[in-house]
Amino acid sequence: MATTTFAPPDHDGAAPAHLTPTDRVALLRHMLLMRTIEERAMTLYRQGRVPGSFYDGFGQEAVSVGAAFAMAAQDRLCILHRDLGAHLVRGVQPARILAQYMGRAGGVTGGRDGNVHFGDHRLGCVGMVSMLPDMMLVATGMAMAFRLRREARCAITWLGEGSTSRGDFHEALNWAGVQRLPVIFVVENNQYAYSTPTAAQYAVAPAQRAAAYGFPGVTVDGNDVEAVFEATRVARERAVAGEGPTLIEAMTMRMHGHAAHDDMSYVPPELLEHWRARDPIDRQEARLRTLEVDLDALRDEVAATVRAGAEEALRSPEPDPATATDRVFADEEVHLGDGCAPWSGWSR
Ligand SMILES: Cc1ncc(C[n+]2csc(CCOP(=O)(O)OP(=O)(O)O)c2C)c(N)n1
Ligand SMILES: [Mg+2]
Repeated sequence: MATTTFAPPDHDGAAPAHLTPTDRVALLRHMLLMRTIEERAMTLYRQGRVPGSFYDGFGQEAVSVGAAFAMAAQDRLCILHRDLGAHLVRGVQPARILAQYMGRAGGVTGGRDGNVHFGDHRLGCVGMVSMLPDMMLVATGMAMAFRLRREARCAITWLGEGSTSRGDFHEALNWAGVQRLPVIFVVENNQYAYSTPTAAQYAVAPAQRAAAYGFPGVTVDGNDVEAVFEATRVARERAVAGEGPTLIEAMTMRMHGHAAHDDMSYVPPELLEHWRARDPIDRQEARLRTLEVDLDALRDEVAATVRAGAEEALRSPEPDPATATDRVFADEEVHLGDGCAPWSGWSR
């Protein structure tokens, strides 16, 4: 099966047929929100208010936002450490995110973890397992459950290109391919796995490997949020029609260090320059100028939302130690949709 490169939907200036002007603004707003929250979180980290380390997705916003936006309310998302945008698309509020990062009671896990391992399953978000890329196996298992229950649902997981060197990557692709499962694998190819560049990581590009397991691998411009959306929308349609998985390789760049402690001195400055000129937020803003969107008002609204969210998060108390063993076992049957915040993704 040939590997295809997914054509950017706007190569002739047109948006994907499925995106309304409102959707296109929502994509920009989610990316702006992600960046603004992460900038605020970095300040809080430097102030010593974020325990542990801090991982961000600066410059990669289009990958999590674009892909999550294409998923339906009943789908499940296995979200990784640079994919804050996916939580935001599902409706997790900025105050809960920032409280999560600070280990406060108002965070998604109620203070049990920080910046990486969390997910509100009522919103279809599955908290990350640290061993990479084991979320591929979780997503594949969920897709198997959807198949056995004959549910028209799809699982999606993100993974870094560094994860593609692990055995679990191949096991997940193999089982998903054999069973033709409704699962989407989004490889976030940000050029580095910690300090290892892609040239030292693989001899065969991740998208090309899907062919070995009998399903399509597509390459997409990961800094084009509408292209990522469209590739994922097509993959989801294929998945719920029973046609099996898709691997999407989204080409992007990790613009910051591996985590806050890393000065990424090993990254050539000209590589960063190349990608800085392709910033996903700048690109979506440039597109929306034709829609007469008030971008200043949008930026102000996002800044105010994050400011208010940070104040609320800072007021959130430390967790009560007496609750430490709560939530270890499921004590209630939780149905997707119970207690959900309004979900803002594309669902037609
Ligand atoms: C099995 C395993 N080995 C090592 C690590 C430590 N680790 C966390 S992130 C990371 C780099 C991953 O690179 P990549 O998959 O490209 O994702 P990126 O961080 O670039 O998004 C490493 C080595 C881990 N979490 N799991
Ligand atoms: Mg990487």
